[in-house]
This record gives sequence, structure tokens and C-alpha cells, in this order.
Amino acid sequence: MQKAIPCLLMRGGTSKGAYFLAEDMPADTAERDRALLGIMGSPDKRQIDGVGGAHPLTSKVAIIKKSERPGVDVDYLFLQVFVDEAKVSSSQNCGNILAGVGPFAIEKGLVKANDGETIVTVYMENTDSIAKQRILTPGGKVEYAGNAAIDGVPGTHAPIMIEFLDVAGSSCGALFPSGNFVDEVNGLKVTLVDNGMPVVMIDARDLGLRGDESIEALEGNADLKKTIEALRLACGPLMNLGDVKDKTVPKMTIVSPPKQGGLINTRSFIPHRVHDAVGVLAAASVATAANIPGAVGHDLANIPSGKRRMCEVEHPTGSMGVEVELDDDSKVLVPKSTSIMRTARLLMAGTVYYL
Ligand code: NQM
Repeated sequence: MQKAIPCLLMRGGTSKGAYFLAEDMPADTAERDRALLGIMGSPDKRQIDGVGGAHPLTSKVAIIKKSERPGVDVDYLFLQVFVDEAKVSSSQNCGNILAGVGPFAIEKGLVKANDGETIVTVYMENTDSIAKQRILTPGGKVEYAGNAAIDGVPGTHAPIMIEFLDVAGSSCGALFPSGNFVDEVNGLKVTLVDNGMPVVMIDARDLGLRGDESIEALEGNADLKKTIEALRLACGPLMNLGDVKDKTVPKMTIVSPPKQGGLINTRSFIPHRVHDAVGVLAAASVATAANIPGAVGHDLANIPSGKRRMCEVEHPTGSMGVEVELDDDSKVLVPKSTSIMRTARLLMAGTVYYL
């Protein structure tokens, strides 16, 4: 007998995933993960027997419920369903899938929309932190159409502004979890940073790269992949993440000088495939570190001036704008807030089946 669960399929930023109400999911974690593997069609590199898109960026899940926290509308749990392994991980957050959380909450009646725009405050369970989303809701309904473009997604859509309030150190305990702006690990200079996503920044030149290589060239470079994975496993404990063998963090970001007038250019292993763009919170981490003298990439970067800095983090399909507001106390070096613009779209509302 097939089992059935109500589901919305949504694009959130440059990712795509299945969004569920927590109350519709099996309460037992092992049973929930078994359901999600079946729903996505994992493990199988084509995910042919499920709704997953055969890439980590399209094999994602959001589980959402009304929040009991004061001042918070909904709680959001992000789960990464591995494509070719029978694994489901809650070890990371996802700022792209987050873009669809507010619209989902309104569609499902968890949040009552205003006529005009609606602010949805989201508690992100993976990182114990808060994001505020501003969603256009003319007539009290989510507007998906609009003129906002984000690189990595064709066409234009309604903008969703997202402000992250307390994400610095949310996975690793500190913005720079090793206590240093730069460390030497496996003979390579790295910056270990967490402004919402644990990221290891490496200068492309130290890997014998230019930094603007294609995704295919990077994914086809077996020696590079071995070096990057060995470095990731060594950096995990230094970032207070423990053994990261079965985790999808830290993300490994190769940095090089900007090519389009932005802050810095990136190529990100997430951690085994190369991102088509860059993660939202990963970009927030990279943008923050690159602004700090001494961090890997600072000397390559085009640093804006002022306290509120619009930083374009370049990636294989364009760039992501991250606004970083630095704290008044420059010794603290914790950004006060980080904002980005995303778009999202409801693709399908219905029932998903699994065996
Ligand atoms: O960094 C993919 C994405 C992400 C993560 C990944 C993300 C973020 O969807 O906030 O959104 O790094 O696995 O882009």
C-alpha cells in the first residue's frame, strides 16, 4: 500500500524542495527519514522513483509548524536528503529553501496575510536563530509574480527580502570558531567562518586554480576533490562540528578576485558537488569574512565602505547581493544583521506518495 502525505513543491531561491506541515509527518525521526527517502527517490543518482531532482540543490525538505515562541510565527526545520546515499541530515540550515517558508506558512493558513505585505518571522531550528521575511501579499494572497531577478533562476518574480538577525556562530559557537581569522590546516591557509553557515574559505591560488573554473572542470578534478574532502574532514572538529564525514557542512568555498566588479568570486563544494551559484547563508559567511582584514580573501576582495555594506558575492551563474551591517564596536567583529533578496514560487500543491 502506498502512503500519502500532503505536500507543496516549491522553488526557494536557487533550490527546490518538498514543503510539509510538521503535523503531517511521522513523529518518529527514523520513520520520517524513511518516508523522505521514499518521497525523494533516494538512494539513486537519478532519484527516478521519487520527486527529487537528482542534485543536492533539488533534494531538499522543509518541515514547518506554527511557533510557540513569543514574537515568532513559524518554526522551520531544514532537511537535506542525500541523492545517492540513504541519508537525511539536519546538520545544516538552508537560506534558499527558507525563501519559500513564509509563502508556505501563508498558503497553509499558519500566518494570516495582510493586504499589501506581510512580515513572517521564522525560527530556524537547525541553527537556533531567527529570520524575518517580507512577502508581498496584495489582497491577502501571496504574490509570486514580479520584477525581481536573482542569478541562477530564469525570469523575474516577486521579491522576498530576508533579514537574518542572530546567525553569527549559530552552528559553530562563534563567527570565527577557531578564534583566528586564518589557520593553517593540511598545509593550506584557510579561514573558518560561520555567519549562518559553516564555511571554509581557501584562496584559489593555493590550490593551483584561477578560481573561475567551470563546475564541470572542478567536479571532474579527482585530485582537487580529494584535497578538498581531506581538508573538510580536518576542519570539522576545528569548527566545533565534530566528525563531519556524514554531514553536509562545512561548505568549502574557493575564493578569487571578483570578475564582475563584485566583492569576491567563489566556487563552493557543498560539500561534494559544486554549487551552481552559492548558498544564501554561505554567501553571508563569505561576505562577512572577506570584509575582515587578515581573513583569507580579504586581500583579493573589493571592499565597500560604510557601516552597511552591499557585497556582491560572485558565483558560477552571476552574483548574490548580501548586505552586511557591521557592529559599531569594530573589535567585536560580529555583524549586526545580514540581509538578502530572494524569490520563491509555489510549483505544485497536492499529495505525495511513498511506499
Ligand atoms: O547557504 C545549498 C542552497 C544551499 C544552502 C548548500 C543555502 C545557504 O540552497 O543558505 O541556501 O550549500 O547545500 O543554496
